[in-house]
Amino acid sequence: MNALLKPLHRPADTELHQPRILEPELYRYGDVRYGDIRIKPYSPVVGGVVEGFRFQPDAPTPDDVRTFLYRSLLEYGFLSFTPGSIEPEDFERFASLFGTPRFAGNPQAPRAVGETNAIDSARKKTRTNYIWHIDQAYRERPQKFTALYALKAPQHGGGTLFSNAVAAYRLLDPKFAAYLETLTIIHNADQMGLVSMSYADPERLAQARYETPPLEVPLVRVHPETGAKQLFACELYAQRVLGVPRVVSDHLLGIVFEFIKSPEVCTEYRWETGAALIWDNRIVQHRGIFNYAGQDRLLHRAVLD
Ligand SMILES: O=C(O)CCC(=O)C(=O)O
Ligand SMILES: [Fe+2]
Repeated sequence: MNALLKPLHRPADTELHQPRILEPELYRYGDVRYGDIRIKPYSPVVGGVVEGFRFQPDAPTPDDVRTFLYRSLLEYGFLSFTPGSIEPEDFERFASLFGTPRFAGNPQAPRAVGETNAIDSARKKTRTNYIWHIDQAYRERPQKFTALYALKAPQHGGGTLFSNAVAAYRLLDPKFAAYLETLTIIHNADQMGLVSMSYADPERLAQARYETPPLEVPLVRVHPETGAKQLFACELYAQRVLGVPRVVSDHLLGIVFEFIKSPEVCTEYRWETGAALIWDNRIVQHRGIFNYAGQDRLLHRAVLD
C-alpha cells in the first residue's frame, strides 16, 4: 500500500500533525544574579529587566560588570533599566558601555545631546517607527545596538513592541526555514517612505537617496557573535525576494512578517519616565505603538556600532 495512505482512525501523531513550538531552552523564567545586579525576564522569550545597577558617570564601570551586561543583552535581545539606574545626562556615556555611538538622526529626529537624536512626539511627523523593522537593515553595516532613554513617557500607551526574530525563525518548519536561508531580498530604506518623508529640501533628499541605495541582503541573517539565525526581512524595508515571481515574493514575505508577529515571540515594552532600553538589532525586530495621541513622548536615542 502507498505509504501516504494511512487510515485516519488511528491516534494522530501530535508532533507531526501540528505546527512547531519553541524548544524549552529559548524560554527564560528565573532571575539571574551577578553581585548586586539582578536580571528578571521581561517576557518568556524576549527581554530582560536589570535591577540593582546604577550607572556611575565618574567611575569606570568594572569590566566584569560590563561583560555581564553585554552577554545578557545577547541572551535576552533587549535589556531595560528601571528609572533611577541612569541619569538623563549620562545616557550617552552609559550607552557607550555597549559600543561606539554614531549619530543617526534626520530632520524629523534631530540631534539631541552629543551623538544622540530625539524621538519627540512634538516634532516627529513621520510614522515609520510604527512599522516592524530592524534599525538600518538597508545598510551594508547596520548598527548593532540601539538604546533609548525616556525623558517623557506617556501615561497611557506609547510602548515599543519587540519580537525575538531568532525565536520566530525557530518556529518555522525546518525544511521551509532551510529554503528561506537560500534567499536574498532587497531592503530599501525608502520602501515605506522613510527617506522621502524625512527631507523637505530636494537636495538633501537627493543626497540621502544617493547614500541609501537599495541593497541585496540575506532573508535570514546569522548573528556574528552567537551564530543564531534571525529573520532579517522586515516590513519597513523589504521590497522583494530575488529570483522568484512577484506573487511568490509577496507570499514569502507575508509569511515571514506573520511569524515575526507571533504572540509567542513578542512582548510590549511599556515606558516609564527615566527608564532606558537597549536592544540587539541582530536578534530582535521592533516597532513603536501609536496609541498615545494628545500626550507627550520624548525619547533620546543612541545608535551603537
Ligand atoms: O518609537 C518607538 O517606540 C520605536 C523607536 C524606534 O524604532 C527606534 O528608536 O529605532
Ligand atoms: Fe527602530
